[in-house]
Amino acid sequence: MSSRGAQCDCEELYRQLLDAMMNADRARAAEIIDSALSGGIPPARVITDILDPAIVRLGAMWEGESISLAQNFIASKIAEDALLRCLPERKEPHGPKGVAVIGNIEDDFHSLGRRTVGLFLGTAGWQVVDLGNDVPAEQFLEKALEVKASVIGVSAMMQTTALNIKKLRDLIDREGQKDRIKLAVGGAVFNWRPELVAEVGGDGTTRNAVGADHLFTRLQKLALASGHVS
Ligand code: B12
Repeated sequence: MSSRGAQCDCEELYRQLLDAMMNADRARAAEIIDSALSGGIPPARVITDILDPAIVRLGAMWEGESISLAQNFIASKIAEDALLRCLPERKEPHGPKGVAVIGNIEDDFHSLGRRTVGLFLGTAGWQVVDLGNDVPAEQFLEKALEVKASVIGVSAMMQTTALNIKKLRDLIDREGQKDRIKLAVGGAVFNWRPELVAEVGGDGTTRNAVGADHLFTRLQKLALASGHVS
């Protein structure tokens, strides 16, 4: 056993999963994920080393037009199933670390990245309020105020939808909540174009879900330090 859990032939498992996803074989995909988990590979590693690479590879095949949008769509549904199978039991022995509101911004339906972020935050001890896809700015702010969250995490996968985050930035500022509520942004488009973080008014980002706990903790500290948190 390594410190990261059981030995993982992740490359081989990734290939098998990719094959199952391309062949729309939901049962086989579930079997591969379940056997990896029951073999002692930590859920976070199943996601980052087996599932994520398979999704990204499928995306590249779609972009290269060797698979259709329909095939990619079905494969994405299978990926969602697989992701849900990786959900570990939540442990919050001392109460939650904080409350985080997350969602995909208006017009964006790329749920996999957001769900992964929610999963990692939940595992790290955050109480996660997931608003789902296509969330308007007003709903984000309303919910954050209701549950007293000091961080909102917004996911956007496309250039066009990322720009909708500006509406949330403007709303937070207009309502005088700039110090009390911090805005984490993320999604593949921010990895390709890091300058977009500032352009949409984000307070911070991470390349992947592994860094989400650190980012949200840092932003929550900033909000608390402002002295405006109730
Ligand atoms: C899967 C996929 C889909 C699936 C989504 C299924 C689902 N339930 O999520 C389906 C088939 C539905 C889809 C639809 C579309 N898609 Co699409 N899709 C993808 C694809 C291949 C992979 C995205 C993904 O799931 N990645 C895996 C996850 C785990 O990674 P991730 O999303 O990057 O998330 C990680 C990090 O970014 C980060 N993160 C994510 N969110 C957040 C939030 C915070 C706060 C933080 C801190 C971090 C963070 O952590 C995550 C986990 O590690 C990408 C290509 C790509 N390479 O990204 C295109 C892509 C995003 N899609 C694209 C397009 C164009 C579309 C469609 C318009 C296609 C169409 N013609 O209909 C529609 C639009 C739907 C919509 N309005 O949202 C384009 C966008 C182009 C652009 N530059 O804007 C891309 C880039 C493909 C391309 N090159 O053309 N898509």
